[in-house]
Amino acid sequence: MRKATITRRTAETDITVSVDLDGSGSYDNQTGVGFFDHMLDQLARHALIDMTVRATGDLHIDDHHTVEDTGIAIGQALAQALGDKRGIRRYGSCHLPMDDAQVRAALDLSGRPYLVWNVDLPTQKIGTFDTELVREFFQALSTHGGITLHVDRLHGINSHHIVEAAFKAVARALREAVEIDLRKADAIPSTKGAL
Ligand SMILES: [Mn+2]
Repeated sequence: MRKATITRRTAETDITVSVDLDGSGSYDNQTGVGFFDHMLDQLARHALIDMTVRATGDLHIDDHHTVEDTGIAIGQALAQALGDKRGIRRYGSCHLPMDDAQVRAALDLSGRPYLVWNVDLPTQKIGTFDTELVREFFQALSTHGGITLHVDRLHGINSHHIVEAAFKAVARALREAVEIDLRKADAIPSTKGAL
């Protein structure tokens, strides 16, 4: 069963994340940050990962801790659900267009966290949401999920479109990488024999 539930409590946030890698992309994400919920919904839907997120954070300060810590918890949940990674495709990539925006994501479920983030956003805010938190989220996801993650903005004018394209691109890449490769379903996809 490639499922996991992670609960993570600090003085700043209280977060529970559940994922099912073999789901259908159903979601129920509630963090108190509207735009971020919208992005998490995209992540679940386009990765075909069932995802439930409940986050209560110190939003009276700003959204930073809630967004970052949710990234940590989702990363931990993905890593736990993947287990020894037997049978997975491991790699995934996607060029995702959304109107004016095109974002490329390429990832390796390597166990080696590394984020390359070339996504300039033309505005500091999307509604009340600080756009710099998008990088914080993916940094946390990469670090705690053990994911080598490259995200590049190839085109884009509108910040909402660029960020949404980034989440969808990562989601599609993740869908591919976590899938069981039926040609090699019993093996860990590394010549080292471990990931
Ligand atoms: Mn949207």
